[in-house]
Amino acid sequence: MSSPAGQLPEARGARKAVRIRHYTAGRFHTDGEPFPLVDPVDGRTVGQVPEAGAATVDAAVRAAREALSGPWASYGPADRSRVLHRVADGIEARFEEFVAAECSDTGKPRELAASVDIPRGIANFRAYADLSASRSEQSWHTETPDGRGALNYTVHKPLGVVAVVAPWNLPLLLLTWKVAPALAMGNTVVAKPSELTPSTAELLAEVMDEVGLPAGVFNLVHGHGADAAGARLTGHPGVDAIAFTGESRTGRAIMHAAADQLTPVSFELGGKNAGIVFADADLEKAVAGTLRSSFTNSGQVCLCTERVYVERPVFEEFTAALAKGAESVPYGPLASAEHRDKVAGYLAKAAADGTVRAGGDSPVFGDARDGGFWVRPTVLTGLPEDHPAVREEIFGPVVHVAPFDTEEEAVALANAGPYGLAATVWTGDLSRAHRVAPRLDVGIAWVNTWNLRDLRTPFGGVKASGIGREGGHHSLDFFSEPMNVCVKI
Ligand code: NAD
Ligand code: 6OD
Repeated sequence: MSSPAGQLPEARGARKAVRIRHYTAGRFHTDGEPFPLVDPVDGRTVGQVPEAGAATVDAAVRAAREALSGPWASYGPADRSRVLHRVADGIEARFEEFVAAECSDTGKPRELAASVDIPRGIANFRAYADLSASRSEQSWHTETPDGRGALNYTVHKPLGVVAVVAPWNLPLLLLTWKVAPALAMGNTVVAKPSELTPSTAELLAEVMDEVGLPAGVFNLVHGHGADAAGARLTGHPGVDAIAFTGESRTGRAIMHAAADQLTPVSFELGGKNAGIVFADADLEKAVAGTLRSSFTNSGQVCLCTERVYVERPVFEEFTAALAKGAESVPYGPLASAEHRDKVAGYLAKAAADGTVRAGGDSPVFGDARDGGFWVRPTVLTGLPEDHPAVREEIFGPVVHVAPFDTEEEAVALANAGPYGLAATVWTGDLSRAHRVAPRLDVGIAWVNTWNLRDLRTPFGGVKASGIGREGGHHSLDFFSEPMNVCVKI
């Protein structure tokens, strides 16, 4: 029996009435039509979220524009670094509140929010605080390409008003992953979290307020995406850059809107990530690693493995162990009823056309969780490569396993399809690892591990998985405009 780890709200501690507010020009308010906020563990409404109308989005963008020439303009890199560290301190001081809010919005197990989501929110601020400060010290160097009497130097200017639009799967982690470097480079921000998961963003706005960030530097608006707050924000003429994480389809819509103003975009989009398991791999580690890479956060991580290709001699042994492991892996509910229905649709098609080796349905608890959005960790085999469950992003606890015979075939299978975010390679042969990894059409290839992150490394996808790179200097580059000053001596 698998272990559903999303506890009943009562077991997580008292469920507080959730209060979600916009934060614009340093003021909290709830302008706009409210819509319900639902706990995915049991499907109950726990609060109301105000939908930002055109006037609220406009006020937020105007506040962000005005703040660019306010006190924020006199903050140097070291001042910004100090304030970002204070934001990190502020999250740390309210750690348990952040964990509870993330669990209530997403239904994820407490252990996950407390070990990944919230610590990474803190780490994002600390990493960019340190990196931007050290970069500003290094950038005293000059470039004098002609060597004949001209002094050239580079000034890194903020882009201006940055719109940050984030998804629901890792709400604080992915919002701060963009907000921190944007602020570190001196921009102002209007952030919009997912309509499903606004609570940690609300707490973040409180922290920004508490640490005394000048009014208008960080603004928060809530609401839906298409034809709503998200589209109003990304299509707003006062926005100078858009940093977006979400579905590839949404990225296309945002890019259309951005085209009118030639607004620069940084996109982290969907994935259909492959794992390759060679017969020379440590099979126990490959199974444990794949259980983690396929089922962490109930498969709702853009980096999750949804297709595994296993060298034929160990295919059956690997698949049996994976299916057995899936029966006991801890899991939480999916984000919404709509998402659960989408995943269930793929499972119905897969069950009709292939073999379900584990899971494949929703658990029955006999308690309030039966009102939630649960799907058991699922292992599939026997589907053709062009099957929707093998080709399309499911973004749930579902993995398909298929055999391969040659290294060449494994690379071709992994590279097929429209996405190119991440891949994992499991092998005991170091030469093979170095040979195969660079041939994969992805932004990130992990060898004998998964989701091992150093925040300075380039992060992003190729093909339909994204545009641009985040992480370390890549983010600082996106969120700034390098300007050349040339002085004739
Ligand atoms: P989504 O695209 O539906 O929504 C993401 C955000 O965009 C939300 O805040 C939403 O309100 C907003 N939005 C939706 N339509 C919009 C529009 N037309 N204009 C402006 N804003 C709009 O994505 P989701 O369902 O919240 O998240 C899951 C998806 O995100 C998956 O595809 C997953 O792979 C992807 N994702 C990618 C990464 C990455 O780093 N590559 C990370 C996390 C999630
Ligand atoms: O680890 C990160 O920096 C990152 N951006 C993770 C994204 C996960 C997607 O769901």
